[in-house]
Amino acid sequence: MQNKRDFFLECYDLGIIKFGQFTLKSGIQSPFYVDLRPLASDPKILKSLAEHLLSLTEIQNSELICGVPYAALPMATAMSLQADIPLIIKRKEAKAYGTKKLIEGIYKAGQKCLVVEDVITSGKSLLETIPKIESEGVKVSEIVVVLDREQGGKQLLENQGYKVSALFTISEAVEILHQEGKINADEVLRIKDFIAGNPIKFEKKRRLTYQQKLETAAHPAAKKLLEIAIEKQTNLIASADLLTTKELLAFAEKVGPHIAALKTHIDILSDFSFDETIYPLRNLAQKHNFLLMEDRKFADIGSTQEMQYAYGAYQISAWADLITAHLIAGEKSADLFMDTGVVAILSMSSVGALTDDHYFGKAVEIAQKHHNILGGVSQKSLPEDLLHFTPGINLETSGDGKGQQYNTPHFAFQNLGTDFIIVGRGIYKNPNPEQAALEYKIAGWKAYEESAK
Ligand code: BMP
Repeated sequence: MQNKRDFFLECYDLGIIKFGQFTLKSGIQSPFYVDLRPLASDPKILKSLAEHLLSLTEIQNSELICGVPYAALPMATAMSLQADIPLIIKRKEAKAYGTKKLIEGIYKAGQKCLVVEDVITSGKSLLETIPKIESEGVKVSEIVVVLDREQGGKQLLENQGYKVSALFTISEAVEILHQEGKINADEVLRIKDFIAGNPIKFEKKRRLTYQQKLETAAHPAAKKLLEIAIEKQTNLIASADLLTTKELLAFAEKVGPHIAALKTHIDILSDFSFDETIYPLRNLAQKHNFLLMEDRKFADIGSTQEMQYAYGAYQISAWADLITAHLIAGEKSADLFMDTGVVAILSMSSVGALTDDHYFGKAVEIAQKHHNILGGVSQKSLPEDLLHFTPGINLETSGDGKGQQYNTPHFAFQNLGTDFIIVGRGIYKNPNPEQAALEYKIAGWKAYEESAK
């Protein structure tokens, strides 16, 4: 591969950077203008560019390549041919007819995608593109750009947890051109001044701390959960998806010290009884100071839910501090859940979940209004007045082969702004659940602290 400096000079000869006075899209006056489109018109350069860009990536971690339209499309195509990795295309606008798809090509939810961009300035076009790719279930594994104008965009994306590599920075380019006598010292100074004085302003969104959330929390169960989180320094909810009372109680005893709540699917137990299951479980909850969250996912009309909640073998209302409920039956269906804190299912972690943006938006509106609802289960960011619970967390794997999709605690806090992570198999399938719970507790707390900085 040709060295980077010689390669840059060849690219420069195609007229990709112009010096003078230019008005940018934002209205700002800039002493230089970058247009990388000419690179695609020289097959030899385009081929080398693809090689250089690929060398910056950990390409083995990506299963797809996508270029931000339009300038990066030929670059992404050349990289795809060279690395033998399928290309997908993000449309600028969704088609108004036919499939109405935003992403074209062959891909599966859960696949990881390398995103290619020509120039990064504020990061705005990438920030528009990434959610469109991710809303199809495709994960952005990393981002590679040809030229970084050093005006804040790269940092903005990195603050959101993305790995961004740039082949050239504008400072590097200016340095090379100065050494080669292509621009004079005055021009260098003007450009450096511009870079130093005109960064595009951005603010890192800082999350509310648990203490701040506690001060405004209205529901007693939300208050209790936040108090426990602060006291035990944990945002971990262990999902105890176990089939016998013996296993459930042994698990609760082991992980109890490290969790804020224990999530149950009480109807999967083969030997449930109040005496053998619930009383000992409540004692453990008291001993280790955690809440019980029954993941019943109520999804019926209010009157039926009332019976499911208070009657039957499980009498959930008698022992659960928190329950989960869909809001598919509308706002009134949540009226009956007395003092139990309701965690609404707002969007789900599995591939192809039907909780699309419209459903999600309506469900969030209900959740924010309803006094029984203290928060939601979600894979998307939530308003700060709702506690955010995120399942689909695993440090080791990205899926279970049955539709579940996993993220890391870091991703959940950094990118989704979550409050509580829910971990099932990552802990209960581990040969040492106690140790695993401690690891997730530490990872979750570290991720929280980083996102609150
Ligand atoms: P696991 O970490 O083993 O995949 O378990 C996740 C737990 O969270 C399961 O109990 C599942 O029912 C629940 N859950 C989920 O995985 N995704 C959702 O969107 C909502 C859930 O409640």
